Amino acid sequence: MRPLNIGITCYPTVGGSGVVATELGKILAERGHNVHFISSSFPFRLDKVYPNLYFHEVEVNQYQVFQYPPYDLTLASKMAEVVRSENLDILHVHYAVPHAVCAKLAKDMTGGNVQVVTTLHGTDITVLGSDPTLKEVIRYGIEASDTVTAVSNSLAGQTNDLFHTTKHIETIYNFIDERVYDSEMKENLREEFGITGDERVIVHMSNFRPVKRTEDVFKAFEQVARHVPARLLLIGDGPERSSLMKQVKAANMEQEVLFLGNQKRVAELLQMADVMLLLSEKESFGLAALEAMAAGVPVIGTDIGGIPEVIGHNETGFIVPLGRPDLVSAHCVTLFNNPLLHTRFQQASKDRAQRLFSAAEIVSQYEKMYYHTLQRGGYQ
Ligand code: GMT
Repeated sequence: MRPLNIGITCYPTVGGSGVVATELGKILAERGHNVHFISSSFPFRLDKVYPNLYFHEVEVNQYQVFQYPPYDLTLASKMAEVVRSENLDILHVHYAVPHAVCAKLAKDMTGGNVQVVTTLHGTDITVLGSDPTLKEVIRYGIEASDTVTAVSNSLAGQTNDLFHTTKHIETIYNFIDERVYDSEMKENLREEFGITGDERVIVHMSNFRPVKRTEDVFKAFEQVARHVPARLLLIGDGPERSSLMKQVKAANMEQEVLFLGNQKRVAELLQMADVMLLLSEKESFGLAALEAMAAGVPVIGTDIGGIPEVIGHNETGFIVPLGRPDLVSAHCVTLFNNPLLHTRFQQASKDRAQRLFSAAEIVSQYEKMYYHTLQRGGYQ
């Protein structure tokens, strides 16, 4: 199979879709494809240099007449420029809004040869898909894409239902780069964070938006801390962080709760944890849960969206109904009081992450999908 010229567009800032797109681009470059990121700034997880990986910045025109600078048009225009200059085979966009429509526009502007692949990640469907001001344009973007993928079966199904579309949506799960998790844990990291030997560490990692239900995370933690000495590590930042800080202060638990903010080396931090909580009310996949499992951390998650496709209930963690922090804390205490079960879940978490969600396997699925897409379009 010949190496491909692939354009990738994503939100470059902290967030699951940007992380997945960036990790995918890195591994595609390692496999010999020419990868061109087309985005408003340098993707934050792009931390390595590759001779065949390039960045094309989308610079939005700030002309005074524009009350709303036209990011979408500038992106489409930049995509078209890169399609032509780099002879792109594929434009792969992550997150439907506005990327899918921009890619379709770029395709039309350049003679229609480039194939558009759209990967749906979550709130582009589950939140924005219910917004009447965007629904039609999202549906158009999906139907006009040559191939559409979703990060879980749950999201694929929800998309078909919500948009009443019969467009085939292929599930390609998110993945972890197993090499990152093979490295040794930094010794004494827990000590450096002031965590004592007998303390249990619960971690939550997200963008602290209301859908993540961080108040349930804290409620569950409070209940656990009544039974065992424990610390709560909070990784990430977002709109709910300040109200959570107030909650923590009101409960007089500032010593026990560590707000770490946005972090790059999450694999290292996760290795300090005994359990992760992901108690969202919307979650198409839950990349944070997979990252924890890869680090050998059992996850307790809600029975929402794609979470049950990631966590093996009673095997690598527990699935609980939404809004039941009491059950969550009971499961934590069960694990903490039962070292054999905890060790079994830790090993099973690593095994499941490796078996079902390894980069080696999932990136091959993406490659296969690209070649099929080109074949269907008559270009291979
Ligand atoms: O919707 C978000 O919270 C952000 C979004 C993103 O683009 O970063 O996350 C979604 O995509 C991730 C990567 O595929 C998934 O792991 C998350 O589950 C999904 N978030 C939601 O569905 C809430």
